[in-house]
Amino acid sequence: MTTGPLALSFVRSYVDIDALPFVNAEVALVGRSNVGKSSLLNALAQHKNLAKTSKTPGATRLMNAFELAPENSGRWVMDLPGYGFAKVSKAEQQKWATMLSEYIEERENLVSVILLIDGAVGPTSLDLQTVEWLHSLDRPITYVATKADKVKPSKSKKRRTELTEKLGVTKADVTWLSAEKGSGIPELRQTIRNLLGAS
Ligand SMILES: Nc1nc2c(ncn2[C@@H]2O[C@H](COP(=O)(O)OP(=O)(O)OP(=O)(O)O)[C@@H](O)[C@H]2O)c(=O)[nH]1
Ligand SMILES: [Mg+2]
Repeated sequence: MTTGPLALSFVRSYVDIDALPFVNAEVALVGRSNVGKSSLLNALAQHKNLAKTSKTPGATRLMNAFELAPENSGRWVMDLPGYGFAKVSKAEQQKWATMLSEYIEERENLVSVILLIDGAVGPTSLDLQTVEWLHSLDRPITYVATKADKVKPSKSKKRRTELTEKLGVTKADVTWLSAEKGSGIPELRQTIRNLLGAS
């Protein structure tokens, strides 16, 4: 297993799906605002400030593209704006929702959506709607439960069972991780390398 950091570097930010070039393979981090997408990208790369993170939801406002090092070039990881953040204007929310749905519906080289669910909160109804929508589009999903460090060890087993039951998957389908503590990160790096066909 190759568990070392993903050698990712920032390509650029996009607002318009039509501006995205065709690449060999791509995965995208998708999930509720504040679930930990940008923190996860930084943990995968073992780089503190590659993607902007914030305590306040709405940190990521554009589609940010990151590419693996030259020997694996043409393989991208996308950090996307989150959904379900009520504290931005309706117009702004609508703009992000349109951006996200166009991206998911149209991006040809998207091999899997990495769907992040807050492990301490469990899937929200919006998360479950997203799962349904991804299924309806036949988009493969890689399930990740974030912020595992916030779940008390005594509650961990129950939480894991609840989360998989609500998602309608098995325990083996979900990678539990903590971007803060580093648990689960090596496993997800390997999964992403496999999905992208990278060494
Ligand atoms: N305890 C804990 N906190 C985390 C973890 N991952 C992220 N956070 C915190 O959660 C908050 C949101 O993290 P981000 O990575 O910015 O979340 P995001 O999903 O990119 O949010 P948007 O860009 O708004 O969609 C920050 O305060 C992070 O420090 C984790 O594994 N454990
Ligand atoms: Mg973000």
